[in-house]
Amino acid sequence: MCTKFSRPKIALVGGGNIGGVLSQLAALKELGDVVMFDIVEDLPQGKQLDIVEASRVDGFDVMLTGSNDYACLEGADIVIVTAGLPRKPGMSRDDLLTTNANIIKVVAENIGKYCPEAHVIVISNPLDAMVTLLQEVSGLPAERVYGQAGVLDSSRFATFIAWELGVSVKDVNAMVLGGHGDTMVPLVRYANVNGVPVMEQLVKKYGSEAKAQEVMTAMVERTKAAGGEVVALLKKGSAFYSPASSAIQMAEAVLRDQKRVLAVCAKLSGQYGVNGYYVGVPVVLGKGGVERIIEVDLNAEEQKMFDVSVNSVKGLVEDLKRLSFLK
Ligand code: TXD
Repeated sequence: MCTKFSRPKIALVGGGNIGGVLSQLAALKELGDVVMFDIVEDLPQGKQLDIVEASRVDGFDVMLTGSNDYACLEGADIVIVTAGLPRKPGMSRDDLLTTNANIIKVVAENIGKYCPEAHVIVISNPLDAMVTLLQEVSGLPAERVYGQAGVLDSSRFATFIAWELGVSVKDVNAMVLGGHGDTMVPLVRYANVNGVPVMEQLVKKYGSEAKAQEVMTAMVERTKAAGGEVVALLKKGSAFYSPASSAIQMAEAVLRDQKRVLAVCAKLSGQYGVNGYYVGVPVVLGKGGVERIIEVDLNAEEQKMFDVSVNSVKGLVEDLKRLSFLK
C-alpha cells in the first residue's frame, strides 16, 4: 500500500546501492517522506524498514516505505532514478547503453503515467543519454527533467585541489562541464580558493608555470577517471555514496527553492551553441527546476573541449535513435 503524506514526497526508482544512501540522506535532512521502488521483491521494503527503524536514534520525523508497484509514484514531488546496472571493472559507461535504455524507457512511461507534475533527477548511466530518453518518453518538460553528474564531478575535482593545496575543501570552488564521460571538461581557469585562482597558487607553490601545469593536468585527468578509479577498487559495482550525496544536494535545492548554482545535466536550447541536447552546464536550480542556464565565457581551447564532449553525447543519442529508443 502506498500512503500519500502531507510532507513533500520523494520517490526513488531503484533501491540498490545509490538508492539506499539516497533514502538515508533524504531522511536525515528531513526533505520529505520517501518511497523506494524496485523490481526486486521485498528489497525496497526491507531497506526502507531498516533505515526508518533508526529514526528515533537519528531523530528524523519522516516516513519511509518500499514498493514493487509503480503506482507508488503517484503524487511524487520529485523522483530520483537510479534503476539500471552499474559498471563492472573494464566497462565504460557507454557499455551500459542498451541494457539501461530498456529499463529507463519503462521507468519513463510510469513517471509520465503516475507523476507528470514531478521533478525528475536521473542518475543512471550513461547519464546524458538516459536523461534524454527519460524526458522524451515521459513527456515531462525539460526544465523538470535533469541529470546528476556535474555536482559529483565538480566535487571530485574540488577534493583533489584541496588535497594538493592543503586547504579546506569548503573553500574550493571548481566546476566540471560537459558530458559525464571521459570527455568531461574540468574548468581549470575558473577554479579558485575563496576567489584566488588555483593556478596562481600552484605556480607560487612550485615556482614554475610548467610544473604547476603538470600538477593541474594530473588533477584534471584524475577527475575524468575518478569514477573508474572507484570501480576498479570496489571490483563489484560503482561509486554510490558520492553520487547519492550529489543528487540529494540537487533535490534539496528544488524542494527548498534554494536557487543553487550547480553543474547539472540540462537540456540546452542554443546556449553554448548547442540546441536540443542534454549536457552538463551550470544552472540555477530551484522550485521551477532548471530555472536558468548560466553561460560561462569559454576561451577557444575550453570551447573546443566542450564541443568534443557534446559530440560524444550526440553520438550516444544517435545510438539511441538507431536502436529505436528515440525518434
Ligand atoms: O554520477 C552518476 N550519475 C553516477 C551514476 C555515478 C555512479 C553510478 N551511476 C549509475 O547509477 C550506475 O552506472 C547505474 O546505472 C546507476 C545505479 O547505480 P547503483 O550503484 O545504485 O546500482 P545497483 O546497486 O545495481 O542498483 C540498481 C538497482 C537495483 O536494485 C536493481 O534491482 C534496480 O536498479 N533495477 C530496477 N529498478 C526498477 N526498474 C527496473 N526495471 C530495474 N532494473 C534494475
